[in-house]
Amino acid sequence: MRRVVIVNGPNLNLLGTREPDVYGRTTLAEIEADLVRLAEMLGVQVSFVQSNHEGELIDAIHAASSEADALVVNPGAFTHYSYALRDAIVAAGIPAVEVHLSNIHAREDFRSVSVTAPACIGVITGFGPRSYALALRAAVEILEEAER
Ligand code: CA2
Repeated sequence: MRRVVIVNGPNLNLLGTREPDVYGRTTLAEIEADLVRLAEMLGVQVSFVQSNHEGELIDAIHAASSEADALVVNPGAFTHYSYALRDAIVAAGIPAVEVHLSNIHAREDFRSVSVTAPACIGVITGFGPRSYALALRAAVEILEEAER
């Protein structure tokens, strides 16, 4: 069975508890539970990593390179400046889909730059919790296409 690792960066553990106007009321645990259900429907296995620490995220992405077939990554604010995370995604050598809850192009100027996006197949941004479901579907379609 295909395996997809879903990686969430700094502060995303706070989802649903603060700043509901920006990030909504859905918790990360609820998003993950929905993704487990979607993964069952799509016939893939999902696992989850969330860390507030850049190095831990990098280690998780390195591990995914041998343990998984694709990545879905919300790098949080690291999106905007972590060349280390970008290098880790490239080094992983598996397809990655970048995901954001908010539309990073409709907020402060600094958020519209993603240094990690060039390491990914594409970016899904602005659909709230649904962004993750769209990203998982995209990752699975990419894997299916590659096998045809
Ligand atoms: O929209 C996204 O998914 C972001 O990756 C979220 C990051 C932000 O820095 C990016 O620019 C866009 C921040 C996640 C912070 O999440 C919080 C959730 C609740 C309360 C406070 C922060």
